Amino acid sequence: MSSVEQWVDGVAQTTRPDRIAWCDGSDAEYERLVGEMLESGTLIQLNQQAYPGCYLHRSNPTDVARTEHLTFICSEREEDAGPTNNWMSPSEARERVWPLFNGAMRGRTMYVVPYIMGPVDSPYSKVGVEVTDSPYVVANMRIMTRMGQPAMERLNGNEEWVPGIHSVGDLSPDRRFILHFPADRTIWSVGSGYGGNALLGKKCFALRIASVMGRDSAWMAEHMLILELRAPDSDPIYVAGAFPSACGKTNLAMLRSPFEADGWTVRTIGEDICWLNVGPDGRLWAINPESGYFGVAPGTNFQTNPNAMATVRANTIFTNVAMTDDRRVWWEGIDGPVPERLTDWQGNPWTPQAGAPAAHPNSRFTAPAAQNPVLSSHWEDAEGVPISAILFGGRRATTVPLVFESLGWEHGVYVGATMGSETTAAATGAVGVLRHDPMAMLPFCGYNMADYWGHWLEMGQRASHPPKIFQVNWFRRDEHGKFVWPGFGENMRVLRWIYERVTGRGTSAARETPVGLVPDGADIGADELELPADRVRALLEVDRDAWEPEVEDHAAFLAQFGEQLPAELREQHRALSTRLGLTASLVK
Ligand code: GTP
Ligand code: SPV
Ligand code: MN
Repeated sequence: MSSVEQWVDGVAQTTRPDRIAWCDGSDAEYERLVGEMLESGTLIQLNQQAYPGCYLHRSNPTDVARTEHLTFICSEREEDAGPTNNWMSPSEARERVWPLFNGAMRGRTMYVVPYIMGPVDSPYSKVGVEVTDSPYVVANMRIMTRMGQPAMERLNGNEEWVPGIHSVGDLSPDRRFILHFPADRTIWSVGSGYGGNALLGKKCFALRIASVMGRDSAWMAEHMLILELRAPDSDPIYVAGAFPSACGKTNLAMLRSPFEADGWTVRTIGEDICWLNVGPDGRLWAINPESGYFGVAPGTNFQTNPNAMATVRANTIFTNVAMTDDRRVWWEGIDGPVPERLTDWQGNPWTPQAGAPAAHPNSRFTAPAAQNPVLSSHWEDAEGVPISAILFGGRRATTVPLVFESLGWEHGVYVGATMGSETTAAATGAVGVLRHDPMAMLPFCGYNMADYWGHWLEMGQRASHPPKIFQVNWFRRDEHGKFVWPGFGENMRVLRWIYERVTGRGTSAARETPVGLVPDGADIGADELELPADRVRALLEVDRDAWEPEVEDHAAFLAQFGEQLPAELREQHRALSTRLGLTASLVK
């Protein structure tokens, strides 16, 4: 017996499924699964003329987003999980959580899902095996990963692989746990069937476990989009961008440029996760470990993201969106007038008077990357693509300008480490609350965040040509609560400035401020966009009165890491305070 077979056998002895099905990833298997799910009501057929091969899934209403308070890092020592992670000792996990798997799959099929994260032939790809009792998870994994046969072939070659055990259990939030064991690179997930809780290749493996693997083997696993940025008559550059959940990665990665005709365009490599390795040329090379998009539906329309609208027109699984009488999908912010009647995300009749959204705010589409009309021809390159710029972006109503360039790698790491963002519906809990979300990895870093920053600093040393680091903020609001910047396609203007900063081409200016280098109004198209002077000021100003409490807040956040905090970040805090004319409040 192979090691996978032995492990599957062992899991089945605990979970007691009626049947075990090994998934090969074929079309026939997918069609069979879909047929079974249509029969059981797990999937609802959408209008096949308008949406061929598309289905709707309604999840349990208590299971609609990642549950961060039920997500744990199970290292032997609590300090290895660090102050920003929930921690559970492996022995407590065995006593408290393992029993939930006991007989959990009785009456169900246990699917064995072998999958590859990364292009099939990439030296940077990694293999995982998820066992799950959810056919919905299998169908999503088939879109999101290279699943089945190609993964089996790599497993036969005795490659190291990451085991993940998933059961929907009884879907009760009281018996829901998402556990990660960094030492043995293992994942247990029980009690949820949703997205990042249940598709174990995604956040559990490709970020939490992979971040630990990367620390140990000199690479990085990041919550980043990857895009190809083309300028007229020259080679493209590649940009990676870390934005917290539901803060604009998918939209930026699929951006439709207003300057398409002039040769300024964006092509997608990835839209959620990025693995970075140091190439022989000393640059950081990025692969997208995924093969599909698990994207936010609300707000997506032909204006904001026409390429996403084209991507989801076929072979897509929609989760928790609303449905029209003629079985088309609907969500808040989609094109056209609001229909008089809909079926809401829970299957109930809905009218515009309902007083609640028809689609869940975290409703999603799962679509194959291959259907993206602006997919880069390099998206599956085995060596990845070389990254010239890294963006850190959050949702900040105030203080943080539209864009600034950091003063170098160490300052850039400080900018990422201290970034904040308002919470969104992608995780359960209050929405719109400002919190620290370092590198957009707060919910996804598999070890102590201070050591993770140390790893970033070290990677900057290893790479002789590290990318330039920028901070962006599309979400600045005016006194009426409206967004000051048009965003979406117009973000191309910011990318163009970044291109010129990175390549040294063009005529763009950069003004020095205490926080970093900021463009002129002209460089972000203030005239063409007819932005009034006070709006341009709001977008590009660095207000010392606003930054003083901001920098004090950095200090309070960093202080909780104590002695673990890298000295370089202390020094960056001191230097920033000095540039702002303040006394550094982060002592030692
Ligand atoms: P995850 O999949 O959760 O990691 O999210 P993401 O980072 O890929 O975010 P996504 O691109 O799906 O955007 C989330 C929400 O932000 C959507 O409702 C978008 O319409 C909205 N959004 C994205 N880009 C912009 C922008 O430039 N301006 C504004 N105002 N909203 C944006
Ligand atoms: C996120 O929350 O960052 C997502 C969606 O990309 S999930 O797969 O549910 O994590
Ligand atoms: Mn994400």
